[in-house]
Amino acid sequence: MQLHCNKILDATIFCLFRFSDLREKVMGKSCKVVVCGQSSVGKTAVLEQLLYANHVAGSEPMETLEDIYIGSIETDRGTREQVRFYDTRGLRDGMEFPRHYYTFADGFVLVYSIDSKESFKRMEALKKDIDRHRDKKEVTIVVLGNKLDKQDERRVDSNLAQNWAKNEKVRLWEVSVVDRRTLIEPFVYLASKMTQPQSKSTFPLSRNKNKGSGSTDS
Ligand SMILES: Nc1nc2c(ncn2[C@@H]2O[C@H](COP(=O)(O)OP(=O)(O)OP(=O)(O)O)[C@@H](O)[C@H]2O)c(=O)[nH]1
Ligand SMILES: [Mg+2]
Repeated sequence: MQLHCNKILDATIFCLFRFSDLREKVMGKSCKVVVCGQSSVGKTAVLEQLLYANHVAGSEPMETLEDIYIGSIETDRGTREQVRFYDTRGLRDGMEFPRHYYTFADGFVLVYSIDSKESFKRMEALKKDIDRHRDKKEVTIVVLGNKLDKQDERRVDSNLAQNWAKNEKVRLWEVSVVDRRTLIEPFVYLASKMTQPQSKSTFPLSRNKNKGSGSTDS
């Protein structure tokens, strides 16, 4: 599997948004994924490691304002999908997540760090807010418990986290930027789920029954 990307610098976001809109018309749509969570949990590191394979864990942290990454991900169906990742500003005490992200995203990557209970709580709150604001829109959510290499400093129990995810009907992976392989499965799942063809079964079949027609594709 290969992942490619172009990073768009903060300073040129506006201009490239417009370019992206134009390109969407010419080259088809790309999914929009918002990456969010508490500050310093490793959101940027995860994206950089996934898309460039060049992040050294423990390197000087750089607080993100907003960055956009465009990745191309091969799905489990073998198709290649373009995904736009919005790397957001890390949440700190008393800070609310900007609401506009909730309405425009097709998917979310919620990140916490396994060495911080507080970051898990923050991630739980984000999940609740997404459910509250998404307004019946179908969104795909994946949760990453990052910094798995810091087992000695673990504060979030793995089973507890998985049980929470099961109740919430979301997929959760514990990952580490130190081991890039751990990042692949969640992102392939995300891209595959977001772009999976709509099921045609329920509505057209019942309609066909009434009409007595064998074909649903017209
Ligand atoms: N040991 C370890 N360190 C990590 C891992 N992921 C990120 N880090 C480190 O954690 C620090 C913060 O990482 P960032 O990627 O800047 O975190 P962030 O969530 O983007 O931070 P903000 O943009 O400020 O919200 C950096 O020093 C990273 O190198 C990991 O899996 N393991
Ligand atoms: Mg960041």
